[in-house]
Amino acid sequence: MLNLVLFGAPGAGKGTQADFLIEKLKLTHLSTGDLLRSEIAAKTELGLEAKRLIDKGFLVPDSIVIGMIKSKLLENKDANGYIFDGFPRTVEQALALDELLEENGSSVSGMLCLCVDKEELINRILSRGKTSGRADDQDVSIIRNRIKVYNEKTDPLRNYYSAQNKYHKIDGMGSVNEIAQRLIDTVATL
Ligand code: B4P
Repeated sequence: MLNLVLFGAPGAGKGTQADFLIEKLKLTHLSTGDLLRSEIAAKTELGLEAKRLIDKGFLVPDSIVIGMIKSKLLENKDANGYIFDGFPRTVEQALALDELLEENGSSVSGMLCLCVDKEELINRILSRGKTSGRADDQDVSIIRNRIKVYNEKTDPLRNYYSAQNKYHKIDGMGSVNEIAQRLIDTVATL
């Protein structure tokens, strides 16, 4: 079973490349960002709490996102494998993912980290903000906060996966197709 963690700073291209990888590899896509945005759109209690945090560039509590991933794994038990997009984002989430996969006799096959320059991240997000309608995409100070939170809470996961020999650094600069090819070349080595 192929289980990929697609990793990177906000705007690094996770969602963009996940769309390509699910098509190419026939994996099930689990994006915590998308799951949270559908809760927000449905105006659920969870969605309202998540929106308050997301709009300011903060992470949603671990218990919420871990619960969402757990129920999606149960719903998609027959999948060939999964692409975890934007999850895990903290060490606690990474530990929970390992446990959840282990319960199914499975594990993370590799963590693919898209590396992109900070100014490019900001430009990509601002450009998406012109059409996405996302409050967290439109304000430079919120985007900078997202990157700060990433550096503090999420970036340490590179060490977590390195220690398991599962960390793969991918150059995330260039065209979408060039980056997709780098990802496919790396997945072929797993
Ligand atoms: P996400 O939905 O994961 O948001 P993201 O990091 O902005 O998305 P992504 O990285 O996928 O965007 P992409 O680069 O593809 O999370 C949103 C928020 O939800 C988080 O800030 C957090 O508050 C919360 N959240 C989500 N998961 C959580 C978790 N596990 N724990 C706690 N909180 C969580 O796209 C960016 C733009 O770049 C697009 O417009 C795209 O078209 C463009 N782009 C992509 N590749 C490009 C390229 N090569 N060249 C030029 N442009 C490119």
